[in-house]
Amino acid sequence: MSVEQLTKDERKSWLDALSEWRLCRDDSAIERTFEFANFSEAFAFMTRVAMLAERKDHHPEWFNVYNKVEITLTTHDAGGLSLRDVKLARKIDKLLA
Ligand code: HBI
Repeated sequence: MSVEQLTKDERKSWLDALSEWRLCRDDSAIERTFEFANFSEAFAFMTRVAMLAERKDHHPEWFNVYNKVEITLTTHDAGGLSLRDVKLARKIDKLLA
């Protein structure tokens, strides 16, 4: 299924809304680092994100060490940042609410 990359203007307006996320990889991805009380809390968060990713068929690139989780979102099928990435980022942020 073809997925379109966000335009430069769309990237900017979405990133204004996703203030905790940063553009990276030459604006082809967004990243955010999360810090929890301990590994158990971090892994519980990762489990919830994993379920979200499966439900949306859109999966993060991520790194975890102890209580830190670094998440990078990009759309491989689009070769860059797409609406799927920003929508998943918003849902991930809502897990913290
Ligand atoms: N996750 N981040 C990301 N990017 C994709 O292109 C992607 C995915 N998860 C599943 C998926 N694509 C499938 O639709 C197939 O395209 C592999």
